[in-house]
Amino acid sequence: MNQFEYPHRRYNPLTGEWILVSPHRTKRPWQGQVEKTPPEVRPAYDPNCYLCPGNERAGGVVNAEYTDTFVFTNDFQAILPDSPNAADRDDPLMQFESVQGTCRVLCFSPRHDLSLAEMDMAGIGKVIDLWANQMQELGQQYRWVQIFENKGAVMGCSNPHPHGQIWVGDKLPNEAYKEDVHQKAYYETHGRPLLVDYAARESKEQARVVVENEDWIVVVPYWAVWPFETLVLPREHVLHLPDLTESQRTALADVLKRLLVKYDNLFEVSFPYSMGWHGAPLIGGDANSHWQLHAHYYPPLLRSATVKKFMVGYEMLGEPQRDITAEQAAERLRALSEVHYRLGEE
Ligand code: H2U
Ligand code: ZN
Repeated sequence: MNQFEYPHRRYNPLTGEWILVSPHRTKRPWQGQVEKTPPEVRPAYDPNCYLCPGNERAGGVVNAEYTDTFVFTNDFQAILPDSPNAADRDDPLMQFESVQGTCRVLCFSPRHDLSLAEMDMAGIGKVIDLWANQMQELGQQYRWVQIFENKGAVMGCSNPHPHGQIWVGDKLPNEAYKEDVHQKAYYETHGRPLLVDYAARESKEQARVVVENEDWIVVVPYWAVWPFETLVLPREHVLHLPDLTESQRTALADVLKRLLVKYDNLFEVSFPYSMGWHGAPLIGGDANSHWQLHAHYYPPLLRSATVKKFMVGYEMLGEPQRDITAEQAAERLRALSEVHYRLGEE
């Protein structure tokens, strides 16, 4: 008997949450179309784009004539540096605390028509350096630096120009808090960082590996919720992005490029996702050894370029559920070419 062929639950040791896996449901009939979307053609420069070099943004500031990456303070920050420092309120029903921070927008390339999947290794390397430098700068002052990328209209991304964001604050947001608590508990029990042990285990088992090289391993995690969710892990113990060596950065560009090309090739569409980096807060020093740097990729697509997974019903009220197993998803991603599908179209 293969217990993975029947409904079961899997535990996410990073967050302490369970997920429901229903593999038998992949056999149910599917009547939906699996049509290809027409290829999207974008110009290298769009005079109406608020992220292209030299263009004016909302509010009137003009972007630099940048040639690789470009950072600016978000014109509509969700967290402000100068909010009043009001006293915490411990009211058991209506707690309150103030928060201070800042938000930035990161342009990955001056080219309006590219995405990370279609950028070259040097270009991806510049983005990795930018992430690390921003973390280094902002992490001195703020407890949590959330670097992320929201890609594709289905993810609510407002602009196809390749870009990411950073939201920074002096409080740990929920996801960071859960991961902090669970990594700490594992470290106290086992004496090793949870995700260092996990990377070694996945490397040995291979069933959930999508791409890997000497420094990095990318897996569909055992506890994945989103159909093609992945976790990007260093093999060594690394606390935060600025600690990555030159060779670890080059190796990271390699696994990201291969992962993102596979993602685009899956449904032959520029693959939407939300991704982001989690690592130890810079503030706190040795007390953060339980942390391991990692990136999460959360893509919403399920069966085709247009069929997305909805997190509704049981998932909102009970717990998240998936049909195809993490092992099946990894196998599909592994089988895909590492040459971008658009290169064949020209
Ligand atoms: P998305 O990554 O979800 O598309 O969001 C883009 C961000 O860019 C969004 O947070 C900011 C928005 O506030 N923005 C500016 O800072 N200036 C502009 O001129 C438009 C958008
Ligand atoms: Zn643009």
